[in-house]
Amino acid sequence: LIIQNDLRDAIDKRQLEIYYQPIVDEYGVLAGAEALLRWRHPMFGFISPAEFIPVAERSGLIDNLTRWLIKDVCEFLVINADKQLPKISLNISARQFNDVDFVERLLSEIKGRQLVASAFELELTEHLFLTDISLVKTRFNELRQAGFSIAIDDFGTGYSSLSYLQHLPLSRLKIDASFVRNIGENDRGNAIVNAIIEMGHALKLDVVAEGVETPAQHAYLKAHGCDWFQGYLWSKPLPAAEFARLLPRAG
Ligand code: G
Ligand code: G
Ligand code: MN
Ligand code: NA
Repeated sequence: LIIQNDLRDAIDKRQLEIYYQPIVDEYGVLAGAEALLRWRHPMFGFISPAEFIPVAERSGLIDNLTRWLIKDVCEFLVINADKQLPKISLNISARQFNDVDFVERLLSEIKGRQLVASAFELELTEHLFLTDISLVKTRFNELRQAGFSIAIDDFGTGYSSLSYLQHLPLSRLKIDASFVRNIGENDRGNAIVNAIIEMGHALKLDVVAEGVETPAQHAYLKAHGCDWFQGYLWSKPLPAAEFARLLPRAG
């Protein structure tokens, strides 16, 4: 309850911040970034979004928080318009996704700043598939038609059936870090990662590996055809100003 009350003020008090974690191609060249929320609580210090997003959802604060997040990411892109901007991936919870105004709000923030939907990827988790799949499909098509890319995040930890994946307009699968961590630990760990990459490619999806920490994990993923990489091996999530310094000039 303390967290809920404090979260209400956190935006106004500028305690929330968006960090950006680079996503790189097979050569280590910056190709995208995932926006990750951070909350510095004045008394409790850093509180993980894994903790406060569910609180925001239960209390309805998620609407405000989402609005702020979209606005802040759009402002980041506008401020850095003189640079080559990578695609920005936003984490969207099932609750946010199911909000009837979600797409409209997203588009109005983007268009109001002369940005385009194709500058964004939305990361959704398999939790979504527990709700009415025909609604999910309609919403996916709506987003895709507007120009957004869609990725399935934490892939392999949830409830996707292959038939869902086949019928939804997706662009990428993100292999959950827990699988990446098992690479080289045992044969099964390796086999699961191979299976995810092959399945992604069979469905014509690009595959992103998350939580890549060691050169051995990277080598294995690359040898097995993984397309994109994210993890401490290249960079931790960075404050916006620090991330902006990595961006080459445009033109
Ligand atoms: O970066 P970190 O490991 O602390 O993130 C913890 C969890 O919080 C991850 O599952 C991540 O997807 C989620 N998360 C981070 N930022 C956001 C956000 O802006 N919105 C939502 N819905 N989840 C987020
Ligand atoms: O659930 P989601 O995939 O959105 O969460 C990504 C989370 O993983 C973020 O909280 C981010 O801080 C964390 N993360 C990113 N790279 C690494 C990494 O290489 N190792 C570990 N342990 N965590 C990572
Ligand atoms: Mn994510
Ligand atoms: Na993930």
